[in-house]
Amino acid sequence: MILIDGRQTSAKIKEEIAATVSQIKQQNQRVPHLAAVLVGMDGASMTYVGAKVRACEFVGFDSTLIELPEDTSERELLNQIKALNNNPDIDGFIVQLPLPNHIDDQKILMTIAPHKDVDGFHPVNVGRLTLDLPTFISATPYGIMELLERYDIPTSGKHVVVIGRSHIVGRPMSILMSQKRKAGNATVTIAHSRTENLAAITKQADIVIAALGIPEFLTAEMVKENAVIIDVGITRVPDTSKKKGYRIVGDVDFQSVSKKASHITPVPGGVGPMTIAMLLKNNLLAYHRNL
Ligand code: L34
Repeated sequence: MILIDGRQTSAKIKEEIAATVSQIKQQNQRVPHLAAVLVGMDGASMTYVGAKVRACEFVGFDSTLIELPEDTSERELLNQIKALNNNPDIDGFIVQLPLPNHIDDQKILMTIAPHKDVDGFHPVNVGRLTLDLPTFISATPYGIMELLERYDIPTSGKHVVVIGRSHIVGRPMSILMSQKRKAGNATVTIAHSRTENLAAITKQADIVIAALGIPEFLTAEMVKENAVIIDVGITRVPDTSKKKGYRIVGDVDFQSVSKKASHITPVPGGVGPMTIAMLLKNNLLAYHRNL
């Protein structure tokens, strides 16, 4: 069994980006600048956004973190976004999800200027992805593609089963892997909460991408020998034996599944750190105004 090390791979990608930034500095050009908007105090969101800011520092990007209170109105948030759209110093920005219930996510995401939408969530960018046009590929699917490529995992002609149809992971993942591209050309099945006989389907998969958000959902009985397992889940489960009071659990029962898998991503240390590295990559793309 080969452990797919997202921490190490993301570190390598960040080194590559840092090298580009030092060239930019040597030419006395301004460095790329990423902004993040965080509404409220959700613990996981604070961790992820904090990691994004630190990653910017590591590669030499400028970063701006805009922290807004939980009771921020939709209008106030829309005004912040418009200001970021119009600020020429900011190359790209994200609005960390989930947002409080009184704010309409879709309305917010549609207000972000597509050329600054480094999360790739705007309908224009999702459309471009679907049509295989240059775009910002959402960081989590982008990170998974990068792991498959860098670990030389064959995908062409293989059966990929994606579990989960979210706009952020499952849906774009299923589109990307069916496309004519590196880490593509796969035969893709997208399974979800209404799928019947799921285990019979996952058992046929050469690659399983578990992105449904149920801790330890995928068990050894559900996968075939030597399958490649990508675990996108990241749930905080209360655990009094831990200092933080919780542990992080993926959608895969790592203990049993890792015995059968040819390759598997751990949680933590798998897909999560890749999400951060690929966000930086997208922001570099925005900086170069390649889109
Ligand atoms: N707008 N919202 C927007 N863009 C995103 O790309 C995200 N996502 C998801 C949640 N909301 C978002 C993230 O940033 C999930 N996500 C994310 C990012 C990083 C990590 C996990 C999820 C990560 O670094 N995970 C570490 C463990 C971190 C911990 O200690 O909790 C890992 O090793 O998996």
